[in-house]
Amino acid sequence: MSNPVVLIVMGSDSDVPTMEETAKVLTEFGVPFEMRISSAHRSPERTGKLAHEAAGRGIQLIIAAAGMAAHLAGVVAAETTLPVIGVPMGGGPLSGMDALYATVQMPGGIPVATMAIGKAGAKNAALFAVQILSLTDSSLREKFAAYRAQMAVEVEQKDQALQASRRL
Ligand code: RP5
Repeated sequence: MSNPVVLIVMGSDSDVPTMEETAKVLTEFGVPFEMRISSAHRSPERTGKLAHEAAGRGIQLIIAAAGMAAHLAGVVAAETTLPVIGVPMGGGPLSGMDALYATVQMPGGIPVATMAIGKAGAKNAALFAVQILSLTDSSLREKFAAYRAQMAVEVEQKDQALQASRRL
């Protein structure tokens, strides 16, 4: 695989199953990425270093996923000037609402582009990353347009299948 341009960082290995959605979409689009586990709370120095050194290794944007008191995306954003996309993890006693608020409610000055809670957010993080990278990559832009067109076709096919089943 060529050098990663997207860094996916997660607070725990318990986030990996959800973030496989991100990996799946980036793979589909041929975007090289790496997945790392590093916690804002349990390994703060390592997390800071990972974020701080990312741009120097050719990373163009960072996707940060964490649950509960989810400081990871904000901490990562504070340590880099790269765009940071945050994915709040579901689960826990508050079903991801804690992570959503912690990720989205960044004070003015350090933005985190926050996606939906859980798998939908993980998928959209990859698509949003593709959209950002498409600004300077026309072949990726064409793939993204084809992806959107295919989605529309699938909706129509599902509707046709529904209509056919209701005529039986
Ligand atoms: C966060 O705490 C992680 O991102 C994870 O979503 C959550 C729970 O972590 P584990 O206790 O499963 O390691 O830091």
